[in-house]
Amino acid sequence: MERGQSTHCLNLFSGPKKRIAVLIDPDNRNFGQLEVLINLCNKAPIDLFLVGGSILNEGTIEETIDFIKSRSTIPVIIFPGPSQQICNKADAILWLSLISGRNADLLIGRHVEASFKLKASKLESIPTGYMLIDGGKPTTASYISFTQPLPQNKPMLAAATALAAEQLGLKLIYLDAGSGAQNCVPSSIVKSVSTHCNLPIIVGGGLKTKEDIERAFVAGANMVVLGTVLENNPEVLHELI
Ligand code: 1GP
Repeated sequence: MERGQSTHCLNLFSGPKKRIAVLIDPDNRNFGQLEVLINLCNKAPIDLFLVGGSILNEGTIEETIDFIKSRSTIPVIIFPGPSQQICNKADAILWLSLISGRNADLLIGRHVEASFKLKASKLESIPTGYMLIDGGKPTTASYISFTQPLPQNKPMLAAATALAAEQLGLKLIYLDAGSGAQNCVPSSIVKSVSTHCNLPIIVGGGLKTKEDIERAFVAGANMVVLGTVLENNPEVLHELI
């Protein structure tokens, strides 16, 4: 099988196992704190690192991935911002199509622009239906993407969106309330998506407590993503999982 078509990292999302990903923002230049977090993750049941952010001001994604790779064997997957960060130092990339919005650029436009670059990178790309869900306050992702998040009280609309993604051949659904969201994705949305759509589900945005994580898993999430809560204090990892 040609590289780029492999499904090695995609397997990280399937099956009955409940998994945990830690999101690292390359714009966070506190490498001392990042090292603490990586060391804690090495001793915890963390399945992967997601690396990426909506804006890249100072950092470079390569530098952050190098830093992680030199300290951990946990797989690293790029979670690209709108600039479609591509770096073949990672193990894979979530190739996001923003299916909750109607911004053609983020549904297909950027992908067309980056298609040959992605092919040349030989990265495993994981076609992902990315859905922003209202998290109670405006997020960087919705502001930057010029899209409205899906309302919290429309579980069937979320299910229909995810089902359409499955029918179009995408491989994953990422339900995101946005980084630092006030409210995480409600159980009713996760449950509705998992009932009507067979794709593995990632849930992230605003998960702050063990209970938030458990609720997401019980509702049908295959993987949860922890970002801000660990960026604020890496030591809480023990309490969360
Ligand atoms: C954001 O889902 C991620 O895109 C993680 O969110 O930073 O709120 O954990 P938090």
